[in-house]
Amino acid sequence: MAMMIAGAASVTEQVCRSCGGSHIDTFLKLGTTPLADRLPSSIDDGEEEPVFPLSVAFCGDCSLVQITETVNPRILFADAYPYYSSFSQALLRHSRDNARDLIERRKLDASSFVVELASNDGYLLKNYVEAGIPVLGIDPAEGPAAAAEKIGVPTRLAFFSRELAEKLRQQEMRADVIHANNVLAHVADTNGFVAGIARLLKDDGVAVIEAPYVEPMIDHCEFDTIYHEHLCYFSVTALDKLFRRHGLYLNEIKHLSIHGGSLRLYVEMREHVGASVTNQIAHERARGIDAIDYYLDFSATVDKLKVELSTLLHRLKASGASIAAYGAAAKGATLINTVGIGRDVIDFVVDRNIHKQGKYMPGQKIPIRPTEALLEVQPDYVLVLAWNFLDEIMEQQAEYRTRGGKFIVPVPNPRIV
Ligand code: DWN
Ligand code: ZN
Repeated sequence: MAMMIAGAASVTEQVCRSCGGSHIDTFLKLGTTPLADRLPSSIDDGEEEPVFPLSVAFCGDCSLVQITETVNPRILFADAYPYYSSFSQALLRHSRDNARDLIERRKLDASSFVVELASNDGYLLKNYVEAGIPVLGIDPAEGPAAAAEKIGVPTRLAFFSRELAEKLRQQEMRADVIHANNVLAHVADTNGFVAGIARLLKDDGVAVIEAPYVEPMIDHCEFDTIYHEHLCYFSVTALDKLFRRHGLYLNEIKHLSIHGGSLRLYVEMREHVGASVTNQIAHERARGIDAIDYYLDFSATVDKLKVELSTLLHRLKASGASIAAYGAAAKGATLINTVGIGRDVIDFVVDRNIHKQGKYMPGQKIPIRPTEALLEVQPDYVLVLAWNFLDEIMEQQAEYRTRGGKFIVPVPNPRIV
């Protein structure tokens, strides 16, 4: 990891974030884009939005897929970070089931200790609190951390690191379970983060980590999940090498449909690697996911999708249709800013997250409104930027559809449903 000069907004990596190797081949360039979760508060505040290069590369030594620019984590996650996990019922159900499964599997009780890295608004740890199991959340984002404390989830306002793990260990804190959902791909110091997990975990503890999987990202052209918060796009091959470097073992994986296709990783101090891992690594070798060739067509596939979507939207606009969008999602920011979808096409974006309402999408500055606006305005079409929650959104917006409204789903191929 390149040194982040104090006060620098970003650095361009010269070597691999995981293995430090210098065989880094860029296979996708998305230009420069604004920060996906930095929502302007007004259209004409005259403030220039910072933009950063967004390019994706493959490491020839450890096969890690990664972006080449590291934006200062303070800029990305501390200041006014607007993401609150609890605005998705599907995510809450998913998290509750995960917690209950682990309480069962690890026989957790009042003598146990569960830590979550990037615990956000307490969406997951609250399930352990309800079961009388001691927890600690760690999250650098003030708003979500305060929301967690409010519902009785003790949360430390901090970035997790090797140093913080040492401090907690000195305070006799070691975890039976460490959760880390949608954060391993987000950290500027990937090795320091994993080393910290190794220091904080009990010898017989388990780290249960969720992260998007690179295979569905490439196969389903989920290029909009590429933005500056997502530094790494993991394969099991790359993850296995990363954990072993810190005396940890990826012993089991589960495939999840959430967020366009994710992995749940079970990581321990003792090595007993199961078939779910060895089979997946063999699968990746067979498909060439551990080699650059697998990625070389991705740029052309992305360009094709961008043209198809832009053509569809402009054809509908030309026919006099009105179009809004659903989900002021970070992935939505990548989509609208790399395809060039502005206020001339999308009248407004709706989102249930009250911390996003009244603000604007990065770059294109499309206004964000409450979801009620869909029935108030009844636009002809709604582009689903949060396509990873399509089923939940379709169900929720049944009335809008009954009145004739139609949804446009952009990924893996633009279609009207
Ligand atoms: O990795 C990350 C993933 C886990 O979440 C973070 N870096 C940031 C964030 O990415 P995202 O913003 O693309 O994620 P979501 O969860 O797909 O965002 C969905 C958006 O849609 C949120 O703003 C909430 C909103 N929403 C809504 O308004 N009504 C979501 C659902 C399910 C709904 O019913
Ligand atoms: Zn590498």
